[in-house]
Amino acid sequence: MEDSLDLLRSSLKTARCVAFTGAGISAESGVPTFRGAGGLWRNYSPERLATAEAFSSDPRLVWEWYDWLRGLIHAAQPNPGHLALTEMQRRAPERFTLVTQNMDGLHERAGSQDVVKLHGDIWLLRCTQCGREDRNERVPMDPLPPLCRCGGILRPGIVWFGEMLPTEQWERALEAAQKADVFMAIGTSVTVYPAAGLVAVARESGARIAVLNPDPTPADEFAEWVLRGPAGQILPRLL
Ligand code: BV8
Ligand code: ZN
Repeated sequence: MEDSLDLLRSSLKTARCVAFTGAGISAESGVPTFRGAGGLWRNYSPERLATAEAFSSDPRLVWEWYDWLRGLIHAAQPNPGHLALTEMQRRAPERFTLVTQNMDGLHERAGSQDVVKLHGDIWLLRCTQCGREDRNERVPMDPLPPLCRCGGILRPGIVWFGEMLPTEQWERALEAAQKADVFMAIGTSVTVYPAAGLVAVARESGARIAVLNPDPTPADEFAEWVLRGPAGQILPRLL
């Protein structure tokens, strides 16, 4: 792995780079991934809980799960993988874009700026009646489900299955993928669309693909670099 790490490291010194992250980058912070062993959704099927239908039929059950998750994320710390991406951005802010599928906010807590958040933010609550959106970092929350001052039920400000991604964030991610010289897929199973499609967009626009993941992914076959290992160990070695 050493020589491909060296090659990627030297490319990153001049390349326009997109770091595209998934739940795997937060695994070493103790936030379980969605599909890996011991995955977050082992007890819950994603379709069962992370959908607008599940929420409207049983908001309290869905909120009990997210309140548990918020507690877990609140106790988590950014890990060396998050911090390495913050350092990469600090060194070359004009040619570095961080696009994340994660809603845990650990990139921002690590100091990353202007993070493109494709699937929303678990610390944002949005009213299902009046649409008002506020940050809320209380753990645990009481009562569940939380209510807006207008009386409406508040939902997590995240993108559920079957829901559109925020347009402005999607546009930013698309543009960055189209302009990238190097596109790194970090800690993602590259299975949730349309976000996962950014790898193909980057490749078709001429970017060289790097995959950082302990396990195989569908992006491996297009990758010039496949770095098999935990992001928290690999990313600091790219600095
Ligand atoms: C939409 C918030 C429609 C909720 C999330 C069939 C084919 C193609 C698409 C579909 C299909 N059927 C349905 C769809 C659409 C669906 C989809 O893609 N489903 C998948 C499951 C097939 N997509 C949607 O519904 C999207 N919306 O399509 O709208 C539409 C279209 C037009 C008009 C109106 C509507 C919305 C998708 C967003 C869903 N919300 N999260 C919540 O989480 O509660 S997605 C969820 O998965 C998380 O955001 C997560 O980030 C994301 C992707 O997963 P990963 O981040 O990759 O995490 P995962 O666990 O999968 O992988 C972790 C990886 O890390 C693994 O590879 C592991 O090996 C690795 N790893 C482990 N440890 C480490 C590590 N890597 C590095 N270091 C380590 N230490
Ligand atoms: Zn309201």
